[in-house]
Amino acid sequence: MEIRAAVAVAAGKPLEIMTVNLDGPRAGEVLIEIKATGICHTDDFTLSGADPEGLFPAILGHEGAGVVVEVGPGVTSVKAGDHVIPLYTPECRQCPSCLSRKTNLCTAIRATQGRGLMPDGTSRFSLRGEKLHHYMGCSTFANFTVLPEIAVAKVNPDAPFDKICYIGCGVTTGVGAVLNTAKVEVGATAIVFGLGGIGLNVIQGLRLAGADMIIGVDLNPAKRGWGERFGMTHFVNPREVGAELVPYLVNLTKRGADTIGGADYTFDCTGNVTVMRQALEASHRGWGKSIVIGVAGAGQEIATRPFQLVTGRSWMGTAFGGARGRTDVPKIVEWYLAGKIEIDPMITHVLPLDDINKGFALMHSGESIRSVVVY
Ligand code: NAD
Ligand code: 022
Ligand code: ZN
Repeated sequence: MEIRAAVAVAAGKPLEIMTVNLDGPRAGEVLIEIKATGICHTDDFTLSGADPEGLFPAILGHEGAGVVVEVGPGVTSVKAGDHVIPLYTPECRQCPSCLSRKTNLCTAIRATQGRGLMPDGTSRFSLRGEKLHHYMGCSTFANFTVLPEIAVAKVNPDAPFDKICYIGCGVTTGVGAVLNTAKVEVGATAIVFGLGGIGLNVIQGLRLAGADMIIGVDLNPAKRGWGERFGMTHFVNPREVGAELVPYLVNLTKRGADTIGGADYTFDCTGNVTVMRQALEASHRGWGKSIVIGVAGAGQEIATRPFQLVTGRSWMGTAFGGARGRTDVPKIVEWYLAGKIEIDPMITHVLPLDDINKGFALMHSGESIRSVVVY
């Protein structure tokens, strides 16, 4: 069938909106009509050419929501008409990783997904006979896409597509990092570095978990208001604190009889390796947990003195907030519908597909928290 897509033709070039061909679903696959998609940093990282694993030409996008149109042979968990969110981290419930109960990083289709292909090693997208690559197993910058059954979460049909698409990456990553990875408890202290589309969701996750002190750290003073909007209790601009940021934060988190200081939990939501070190070292001696969420550029390395770990701090990382997509994403949609988490105010810009490149520009300028394309 003919579909409309924003095609990444080559590294460093704007997306080109065009009509491309999409083949129907094969065994174990589903055809989805995408109704809305967010624009996220990883799409930009790949499009820029900085991602060494980036493949071209490709249909990018990994933060979508839509409706099942048709299912291939053997598909049992969804049917035509179901509302779904695509999952860049699938959940097969059968691979050693899924069965381990220790990780959300399903390995069932990992190799082909990384090569921009469906699990059978082929692509469903083509342009004038030439293959187009899939992207992160999702390719949501198209009004129709084909996904493996294990890479779709069936969600409540009452939820609006133009909001819940954000649950496909940013919301789940931020809220999940707090609940699944850090396992924050009521009364905890926390520091969030970077108050963008991820950090603000960490803040609302901390509010949901009942944290007492939620410190936001950002170079951009305009983020103070944004953080407060979602539950931040203190704001720190590193430019106003200077070289002494870590001691400043450690002092700020001293409570009661504690003379040591440091937060129970810290989160890097910048992707900057210097910030990752600050986050670890601002966590509490003896028990502090620091969670790396930001994705650093290719070849970057993190450093600290081993003493920081020997004295009881833990350095952890998280992908997709540790969420098992088919199990956890429908729950997050319910939390949104019940008013437990907010999404609407974070979606600062809504664009038609023809203007998708404007969404990338808004991300570069720091003007947007999230831009969403509606089809
Ligand atoms: P964003 O650009 O919207 O926000 C980043 C924020 O960090 C900005 O407000 C910026 O002012 C601030 N910042 C930059 N340098 C800083 C510094 N030195 N100190 C303090 N603040 C600083 O980005 P985002 O959409 O929130 O994404 C954040 C990161 O999370 C990205 O690296 C993204 O790739 C990553 N991410 C990871 C996952 C995962 O599963 N691990 C999922 C989604 C996104
Ligand atoms: C999403 N991300 C950043 C912004 N939006 C993001 C990027 C990468 C990962 C998670 C979120 C990630 C962490 C660990 C992995 N990935 C490896 C998972 C594995 O090897 O099992 C990751 C993922 C997908 C892809 C590449 C890397 C891909 O499909 N190309 C989850
Ligand atoms: Zn993303």
